[in-house]
Amino acid sequence: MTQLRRVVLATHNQGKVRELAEPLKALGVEVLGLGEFPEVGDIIEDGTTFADNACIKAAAVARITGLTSIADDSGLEVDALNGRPGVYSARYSDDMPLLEGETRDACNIRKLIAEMAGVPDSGRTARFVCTMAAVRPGLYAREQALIVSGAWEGRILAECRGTNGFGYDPVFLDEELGISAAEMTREQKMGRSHRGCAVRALVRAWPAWLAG
Ligand code: ITT
Repeated sequence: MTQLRRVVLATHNQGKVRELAEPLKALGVEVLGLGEFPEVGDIIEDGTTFADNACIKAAAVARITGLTSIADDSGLEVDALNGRPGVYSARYSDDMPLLEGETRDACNIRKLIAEMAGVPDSGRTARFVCTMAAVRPGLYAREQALIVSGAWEGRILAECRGTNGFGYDPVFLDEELGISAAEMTREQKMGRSHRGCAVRALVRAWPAWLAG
């Protein structure tokens, strides 16, 4: 059991780290970031589903560190784009050169706004989805992982609103609150988001999974 007290959060995305650090405290374990494991390089995410990629990331980090690992694979599904960018959300604009000083997140948003130009309000529906997987060292079969998911319905804005969060947050409108994900506090976003929903499911299922 000793090794289960330290858990590695398998992500290089600092936006995810900021959102997950606090809720994962409820697991009663010490959550470590990948910064403490420089030997973990880039992991090739070649799965075709969020669950595949979450398991690939968590298993790779569990193998290298010898510790239980939790990974998140997430993305944005836009109905007018037949579900794109989906599992390719982080790499959506890899076919476009960055403008001077532009981040990859900003370039992704620029491409999305351009692709959605002219789509009427009624056709701008979208959802963020998140699958989280926890994997213990040595137990790499898919059915031995703990896998949970969450989704968040919204609408794609024609221009950016707000500066909080990361990724596509400035163009994702929560219709109930009438504000974008980037106009929310971290607590507000976690209360409604795909990642908040998934992490709460993970925390609920964790004790039985560890005991199993
Ligand atoms: P890791 O694989 O290291 O975790 P990543 O950013 O590559 O980091 P993913 O492959 O899961 O992670 O890609 C998720 C992308 O989906 C992310 O880069 C954002 O572009 C988008 N995304 C996911 N959750 C989001 C959120 O809460 N707000 C805004 N964009 C989000």
